[in-house]
Amino acid sequence: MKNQEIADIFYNMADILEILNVNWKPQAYRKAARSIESMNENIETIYEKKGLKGIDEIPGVGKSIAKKTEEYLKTGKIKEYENLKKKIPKGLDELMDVMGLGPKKVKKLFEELKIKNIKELKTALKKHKIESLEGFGKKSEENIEKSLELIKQRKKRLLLGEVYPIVKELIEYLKEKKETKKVEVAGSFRRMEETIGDIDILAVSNNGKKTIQDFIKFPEVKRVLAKGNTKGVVLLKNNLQCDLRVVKENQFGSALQYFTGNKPHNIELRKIAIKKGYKLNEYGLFKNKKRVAGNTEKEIYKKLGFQYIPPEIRINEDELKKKIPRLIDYNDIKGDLHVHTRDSDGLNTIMEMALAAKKLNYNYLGITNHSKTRKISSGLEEKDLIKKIKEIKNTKVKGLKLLSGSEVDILKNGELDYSDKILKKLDIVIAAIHSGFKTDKKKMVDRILKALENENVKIFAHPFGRLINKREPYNLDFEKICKFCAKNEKYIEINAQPERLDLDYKNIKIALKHNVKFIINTDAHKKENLEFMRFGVAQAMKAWCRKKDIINTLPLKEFMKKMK
Ligand code: DGT
Ligand code: CA
Ligand code: CA
Repeated sequence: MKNQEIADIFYNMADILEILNVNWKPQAYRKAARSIESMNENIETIYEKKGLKGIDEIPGVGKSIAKKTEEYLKTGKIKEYENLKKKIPKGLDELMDVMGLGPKKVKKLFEELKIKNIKELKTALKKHKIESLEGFGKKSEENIEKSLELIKQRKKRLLLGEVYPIVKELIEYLKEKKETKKVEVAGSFRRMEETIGDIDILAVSNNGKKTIQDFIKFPEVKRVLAKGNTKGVVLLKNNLQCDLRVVKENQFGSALQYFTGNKPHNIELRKIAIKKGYKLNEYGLFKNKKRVAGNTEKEIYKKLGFQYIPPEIRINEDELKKKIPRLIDYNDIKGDLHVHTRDSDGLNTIMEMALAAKKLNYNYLGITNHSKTRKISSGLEEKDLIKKIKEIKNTKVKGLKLLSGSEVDILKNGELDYSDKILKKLDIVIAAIHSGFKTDKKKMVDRILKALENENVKIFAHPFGRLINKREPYNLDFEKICKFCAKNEKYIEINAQPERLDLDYKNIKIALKHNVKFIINTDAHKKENLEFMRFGVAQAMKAWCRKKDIINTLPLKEFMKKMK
């Protein structure tokens, strides 16, 4: 549907016309934009059925704007808009992105101070040239500065795992307040994306003003950017922006659906709603002005003909097109098989890790420290590994089976870092690449396959070696590896460390096509890290993995068969 595209163009035209001192027209464009944006019907359908006359009949749309709409529908362009864009300096549109700078103020800055872009705006701020302008002042200088800093920070995204503990804390903090009736995180956090741009929180409250006040007093808040009766915006100490919106109880479901996104999913769902004669927005699902759903997300999806769609998979891939099977769930995981202790580069003892695993209701835990070549990670010499196997056997925690293992380096020539004689003694052998990342594609795949051919090796760890925002994945003929693993009953790890998430969901999808089975591991280096499991499960969900695709959902006995 092109309604929004067209509305956006008319909004932009209004802004430009205003900057160019044209009277009346800006208001007319905005009125038309609002009308087109909020209507239920698809503007293309109207045009197909009734032609130009149909568009002319849209409230707020006059003859001349109707013609331009027709031009856009026919050619994908509006000539006048292209010409208008040329009449203003290039950076002005980015200036309108600065909070508190609408077209009027941008125009003023341009006319009086010749400011055309953010760079020139910064220079003017430094010289305090703006506060003396009519309609500005000291306060607006401060606001502009705040907004500029935000724009800078907006470009920085934090890892889901970095944000997770703070958000959990904030939610607990708000839940404890007695005026709070409901509170939930939305946005990319709820979808469990790899990185988070900002945090979006929704609440229902008996006293919105009080809730916002509590919110801005949360100890992790660095600065308050805005506060009102229903909305608060803060910058957290980790430099992430966090918004809290207080909504009406019967709109909670629709607001949660809207602010969970992602945006393409929402756009697609809205289109479907329109096709079925509804209108969907953050206030509810409507049929002819009558609200028919909105209290819960579930009833919205149901009315539109869908089962409940978990937030993790709302990414506009297949979730609105195909029937969704029962996906892997956070509670399905029975054990973690890639865990370090202080015997190599971890922080905790075997017993401490075991007790932490027991707390998570796991049935088994694999202790897999580094192998001898990994000197910087204190990899174990053979004789030390043998001692550890004994210690692991002797560590008893009721209901939890400890497995002895190793994360063995794949050396540059594809050989493994321990002899077969040693590997045979282990329950779990994970092969991993920690060096020679620059090996070319062909050699890399040979090197990996040579290692995986070893009958003792069952798991291939963090296949791409990527570190999010730090190290690119290495060049890999992944499909070849997938084929090999599927055929030879080797399992590919979904490493759940927040900075790895390796495989990511896109590669999990590729591997699934080849019938690969996976194991989700945390690669924990201290006991708290065992909680990373959820980040790996979320990636698996996004790829539509089912329980049977993930082998560490199996009961101990069956799992052990896979390791033989
Ligand atoms: P982020 O913050 O970059 O990590 O990603 P999100 O998905 O949290 O994005 P954000 O915070 O800009 O917006 C939160 C949700 O609000 C987004 O996922 C969907 C919804 N949303 C935002 N803008 C629009 C929009 O223009 N149209 C629709 N339909 N939904 C929107
Ligand atoms: Ca967000
Ligand atoms: Ca947001």
